[in-house]
Amino acid sequence: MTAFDSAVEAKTLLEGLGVDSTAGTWESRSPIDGGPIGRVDAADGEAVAAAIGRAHEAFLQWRLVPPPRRGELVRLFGETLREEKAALGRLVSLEAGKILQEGLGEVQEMIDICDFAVGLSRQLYGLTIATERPGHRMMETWHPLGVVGVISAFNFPVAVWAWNACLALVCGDSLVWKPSEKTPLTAAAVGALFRRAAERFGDAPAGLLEVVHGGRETGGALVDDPRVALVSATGSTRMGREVGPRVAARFGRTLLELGGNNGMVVTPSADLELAERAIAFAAVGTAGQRCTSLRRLIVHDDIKDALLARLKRIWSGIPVGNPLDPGVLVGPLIDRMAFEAMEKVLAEARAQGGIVTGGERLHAESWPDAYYVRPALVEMAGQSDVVMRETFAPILYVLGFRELDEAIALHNAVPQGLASAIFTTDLREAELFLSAAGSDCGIANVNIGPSGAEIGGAFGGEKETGGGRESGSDAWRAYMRRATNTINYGRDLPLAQGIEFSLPVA
Ligand code: UN1
Repeated sequence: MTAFDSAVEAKTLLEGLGVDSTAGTWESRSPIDGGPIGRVDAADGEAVAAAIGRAHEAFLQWRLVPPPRRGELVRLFGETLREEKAALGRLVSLEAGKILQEGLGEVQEMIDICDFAVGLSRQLYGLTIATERPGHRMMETWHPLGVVGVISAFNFPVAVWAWNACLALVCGDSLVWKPSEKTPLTAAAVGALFRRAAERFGDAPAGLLEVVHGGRETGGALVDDPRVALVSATGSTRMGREVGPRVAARFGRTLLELGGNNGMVVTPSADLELAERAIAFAAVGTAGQRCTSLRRLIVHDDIKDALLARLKRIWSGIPVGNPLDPGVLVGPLIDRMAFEAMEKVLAEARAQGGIVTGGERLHAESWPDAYYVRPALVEMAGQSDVVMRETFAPILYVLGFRELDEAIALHNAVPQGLASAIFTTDLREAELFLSAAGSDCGIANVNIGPSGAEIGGAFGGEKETGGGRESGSDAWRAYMRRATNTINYGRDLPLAQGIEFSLPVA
């Protein structure tokens, strides 16, 4: 391993991005070497309430700004991201541990959603609706919603926030962001870049973006505040189970992006060379810490042994190491807890009959405080309890099948419903997988893996994944409120449903 000091790297990057990370109550550590890389101030309940107050004041002004002008702020933000893509991408790698290519990709994803949102700022369409009454017109208008609370996860510390933020901003909302406590510095850097864009814009209200750092208490203060109209939360199903009912109790809105347990079906007609590359990227990319990571490979019995042999070869040679080094494809797990969870689950898998290849800790001598692992392949006889759960680590379970219906049933039998894929060159199999009788996920792909979605489509999933949709398509509607308007331009007052209601003549 080459010598590396995350603190030195962080200092240069953060100074360049305009972040003061030298003081504060909350410390961030790099998963690359486990060392401290900077500090931020944590917000207690009172500080969160004050931030929401400022964001609400900002909302009252921002909602009056014409949407294309709001789009101009997002355009300028996209420009600052383009200028700082290299630095921010590196900081993402440093703080989240993903390889540099993926860190840069994440910033590109922010830039892409900026572009999308700028276009959207002129397309916040409502319908005109046929009315049953003469001399009337009916339409719907979309209005800004209010303060949007964003709770984001460590694994996509900036892109998922940007999906929410860019849409919310053109929709006329303000934002309070509670980033993952494991990645506060990337959030602080994005806050600084947003301020840079706001200065260029000129008259953006202060408080349009508030960043509040901290753990559960900080998030909880955001969740329970009635001034937060929408809480968009990304994280575990356990977190969503808590956030959902608490926001619902005050009739707030939620947008939940929770656990995935994503599967891929490989049929005998599949292009296996394509499939193995897709499987590797989806299963070991981001060290298996994407909500879209491939976790279950469902392979036809006739090709299972051949495919497994190829995967074992790839898995044993995959370069695991410092994610900033060129050529490395798998960086560290986020922390010790993630490593312990992986070990525990592998032991459970063995106890449930699984045959495990890989999964051992690497580089412990060079970096005792960092947690690198060889990705694991686990052959399972059936979809036992451990396979039904999402483990945020590079573990790929491999299961067999004989009939496609059986594969689809296995695929859909888990409680999560985010992303899915089929590898086949048979049109009938592909279409069946995408049909009403096929994959029950929010994302279903053919001949590409379940991860790595682009921003143009709606992103999200069913069942325990939480049902939210973010990013492209018409996901913007979640960030606005709909008003139905009926206008009478006639001289009579005809009532709907033909109701007669004539007042007695006075
Ligand atoms: C996540 O892991 O929370 O589709 C988001 C993907 C990325 C986003 C993942 N574009 O894998």
